[in-house]
Amino acid sequence: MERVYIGLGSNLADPAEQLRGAIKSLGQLPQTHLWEVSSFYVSDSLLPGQPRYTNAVAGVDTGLEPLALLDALQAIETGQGRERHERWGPRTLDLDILTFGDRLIDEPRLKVPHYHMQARAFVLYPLGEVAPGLMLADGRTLDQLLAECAFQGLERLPG
Ligand code: J1B
Repeated sequence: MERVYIGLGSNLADPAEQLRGAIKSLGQLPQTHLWEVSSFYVSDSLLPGQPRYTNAVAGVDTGLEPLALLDALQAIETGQGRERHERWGPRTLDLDILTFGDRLIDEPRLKVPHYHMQARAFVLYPLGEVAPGLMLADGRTLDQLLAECAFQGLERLPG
């Protein structure tokens, strides 16, 4: 089993409900145990003119290989109506593999640690809730990334 952190994001069709649906699906993945989910956080889109996003991070232990997990996550996205045609358009559900045990993965379909996780408050702050003290496979620590990352107007939802 490997410990994997997954970033969740949505800015369409009741985002919090989209995240709850995705969390339920994560809990039903084969060979996978969902053991923690962060609070939900709301923030402006990095791209102007889009609705605000709701984001969270989930921690799972999985026996799936990385590409098998990616396939499963993409199936969850598609099942929840993710429209893939507009690359940076608003989205009902994004699922990103942030880290996968201590593996460094550089394949066409999968880069881990996630190439955009640094400097994104909506990834780093929820990750800090579920994985305090995390060390990335490339030697960086979550604490270092957090120290360099402003809160960026992130709003933590109650409950
Ligand atoms: C492709 N990929 O990326 S979508 C996929 N590495 O087909 C994969 N580690 O093959 C490939 N995990 C490569 N996919 O949330 C990975 N995501 C990997 C997953 N503002 C991988 N406030 C393309 N909050 C894939 N989000 C990668 N503004 C990119 C979705 C899944 C995230 C857009 C706030 C947000 C976005 C923007 C508009 C920048 C945001 C937020 C896309 N997030």
